[in-house]
Amino acid sequence: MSTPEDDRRFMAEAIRVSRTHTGLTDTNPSVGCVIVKDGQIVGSAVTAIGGRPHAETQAIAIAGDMARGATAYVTLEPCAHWGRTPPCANALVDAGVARVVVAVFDPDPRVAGQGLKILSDAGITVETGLMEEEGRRALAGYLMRQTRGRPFVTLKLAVSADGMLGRRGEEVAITGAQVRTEVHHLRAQSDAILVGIGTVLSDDPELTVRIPGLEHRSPLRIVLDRDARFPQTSRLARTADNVPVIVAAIGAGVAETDSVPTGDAPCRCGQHDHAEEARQTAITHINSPTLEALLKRLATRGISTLLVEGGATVASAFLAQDLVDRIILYVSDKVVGEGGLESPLTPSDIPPSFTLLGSAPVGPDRVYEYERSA
Ligand code: AOF
Ligand code: ZN
Repeated sequence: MSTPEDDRRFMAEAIRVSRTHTGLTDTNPSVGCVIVKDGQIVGSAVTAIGGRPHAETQAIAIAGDMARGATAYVTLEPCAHWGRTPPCANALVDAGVARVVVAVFDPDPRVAGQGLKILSDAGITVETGLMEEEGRRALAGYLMRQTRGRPFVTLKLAVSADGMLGRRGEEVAITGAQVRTEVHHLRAQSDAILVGIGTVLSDDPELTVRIPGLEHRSPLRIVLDRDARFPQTSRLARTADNVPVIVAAIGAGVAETDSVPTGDAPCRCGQHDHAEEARQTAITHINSPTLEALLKRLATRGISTLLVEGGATVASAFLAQDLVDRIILYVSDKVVGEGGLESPLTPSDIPPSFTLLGSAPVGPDRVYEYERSA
C-alpha cells in the first residue's frame, strides 16, 4: 500500500519528468507518467518531442509485465480519443494497472472526463486532483489555450534599485550576465516572444536564444508596431529568414488582415534573390483590432506560451487589459537616477491580483516570481 507521502513523491516525479519537454511538444501538452509497482518506479515517460507518442503508452511499454497491478501517476487525465494513436485510457486498461492517480482534468472536449470514465468502468481505482496546483503550473500554456483560447502570458521586466527600466535614448545594463542566461532559458521555453516598437528602435534586440545547444529553440518574435516604424535594417529583420517575425498593428476598428501570408513556398525560377524573398515571407504583417484579438489569433496558430519582454508601454498595456498571467521581475542594486525610464512595476507595487510565488538571488541580482491569484 502506498502512503499519501509516496503518492506525492511519485506525482512530483511525474511533474518533474513532464517539464523536460515543455515547449517541445507542439500544440500537445507535455505530460509526465510514472508507473510504480511495490514502491519501485518500473516505467517513466514524457510526451515525445512533437507531441506523440503520449506519455502513458511509452511508460507502459517500459514497464512491460510489471504494469499489471501497478499504480500509474499521470499529470493530465489520460486521453479517451482515437487520434493518430489509440486512447491512453484503453492502453492503461489493457496493461492491467490497478490504480491511476491524476493531477489535472483534461479540458480537451475529446477527453474531458471520458478518460477517467474508461478507467473506472474497467474497475480501475481512479483518484484525481493530487498536486493539482503544481500540475496546472506545468501545463499552464496548454490549459490557457484550451480554456481561454489565448496563450499563457509571462511578463518579464528588469528594474534598477530605483525602479527604472533604463534611460531614454541610451543603453544601460541593469542586470548582470546570470540574468541574461536565465532570460535566454525563459525564451527557449516560450512559443513566442513579444516587444514594442520602442524597444526595437532603442535597443535593436535580436530576441533569439543564444545558449550553446539551444539556438534552435528561438521562439517566434512579435513586434507591436502601430505606425509602421519597423526598420528593415533591424537585427530582427536581418535574422528573419532564420527565426520568423510578426509585425502587428493593434488599432480599434481595424479589420483583421495578413498582409504577407506565411507558408508560401519560394519560387524556383532561378532569377530572383531568393534570400531576400525568404526574408520577406519570414516577416508577416498583421492587423488586429485589440491586443486580446492578437493573442487569440496566436493561439489558433498553436502558440501556447508568450513571453512579453517590454518595454514600459507594452507592459502597461498588457497589465491594464488584465492579460498577464505571470510576472518575472529581475531587480538589480544599480541606481539609474536622473533621466531614468520608470518601470510600470517594482516589487513594492505589484497589482493585488498577483501573489508572490518566490524570490531568489541570480548572481548579484534578484528575481521575484508572481502569478495571477485567480
Ligand atoms: C495523454 N497523454 O502524453 C498527452 C495527451 O493530437 P493527439 O491525438 O495527440 O491529441 C492531442 C490531445 O491529447 C491533447 O489535446 C490532450 O487532450 C491530449 N494530450 N494525453 O493522455 C499525453 N500529450
Ligand atoms: Zn493519450
